[in-house]
Amino acid sequence: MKDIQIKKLIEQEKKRQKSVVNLIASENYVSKDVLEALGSELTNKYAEGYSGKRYYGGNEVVDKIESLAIERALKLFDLSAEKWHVNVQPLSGSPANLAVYVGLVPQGGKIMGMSLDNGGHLTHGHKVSATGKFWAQIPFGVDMKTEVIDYEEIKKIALNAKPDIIVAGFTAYPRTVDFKKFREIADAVGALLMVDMSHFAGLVAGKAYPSPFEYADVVTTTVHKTLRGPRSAMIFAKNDARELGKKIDKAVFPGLQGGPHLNQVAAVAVALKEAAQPSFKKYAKQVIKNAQVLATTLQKLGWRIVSGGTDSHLILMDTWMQGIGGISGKEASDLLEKAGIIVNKNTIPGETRSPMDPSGIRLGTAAETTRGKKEKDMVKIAEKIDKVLRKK
Ligand code: DSN
Repeated sequence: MKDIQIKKLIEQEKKRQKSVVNLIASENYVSKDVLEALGSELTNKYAEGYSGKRYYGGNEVVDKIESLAIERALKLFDLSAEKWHVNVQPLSGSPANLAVYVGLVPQGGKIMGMSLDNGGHLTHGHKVSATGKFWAQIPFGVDMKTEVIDYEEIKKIALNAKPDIIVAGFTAYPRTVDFKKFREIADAVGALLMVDMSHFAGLVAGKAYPSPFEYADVVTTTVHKTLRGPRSAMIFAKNDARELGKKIDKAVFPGLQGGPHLNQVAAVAVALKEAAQPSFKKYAKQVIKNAQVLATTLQKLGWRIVSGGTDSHLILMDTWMQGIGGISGKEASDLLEKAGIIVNKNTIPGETRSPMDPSGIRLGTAAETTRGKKEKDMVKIAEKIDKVLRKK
């Protein structure tokens, strides 16, 4: 690279990534092949539209790439092209979720989603997101005692508010989700059921976490978290008379985006093939085992883990512990970063502090498991976290 400034900065970031313990639950390390696809000449090509229906010439190669990505997405999640439609063009998770609402929820309609402080995402209808400005959020949370989803309570809220769409999915909820129950609730109120599986897509692909496809109308996902692909997203829609896929395609392009980033689409295809290998199943199981060992070791060391543990790649740790000898999420995250452990501060259910300095931190094991870390390493990481946070 001739641009020495950027070259140096990339080298610095590479060094930083190598030198830290990365517990950011939404990050991972992609393969060289994914990087190669991202850095390829495909970035030069404009291809507004979809395979076979483009507004530019010269698409014979990129049409094949987009079709292959779609084929691999279906195969990875055991779906058929007859029953499911896939859009691989969303640039990332937020635009993917927005496209679903633009395509399927009437203007001013109601999105029922998990509130941010209980583990949901901004694009599940939070007021600071476009999804909460153009539609109304009907929030639901977790049971404050158990800190897990209370389906009866969600049903009550849904019956009362009559949402147009219910979003099951999260960014900071450590447990499995009962998608069948969500389906029943959606049916009871005539709502669409969307599952945002961004965080656990890789665990579903690795058969280590329940699959939402039997129950959802629409599934959105990023590709770069547990699925270990490039920054990107996909939308799956059930094929039936409602033509959900067609409406979503129109919302993605021309509704919200211009030309797809074909280098990114190619990198998605590469990652999907990698995730279909038998070794990925082992990886997904190890991610969860590692998270469980990390959680139980922290508990043994006296820390409170939200909901008492985890069924996934992520852990929500209550560092504040109502101020009893604990420290705030921001201080915890800053101290850990100084010690080479990267986490993010996070609100916990029933948050009493501010989002900028909340009561907890979120830990995830997808990235470190990619680097080959096992249970014994998790014990050491937990002990180091404990030492740093107790300022020993
Ligand atoms: N930033 C992602 C996460 O960390 O969960 C969600 O957008």
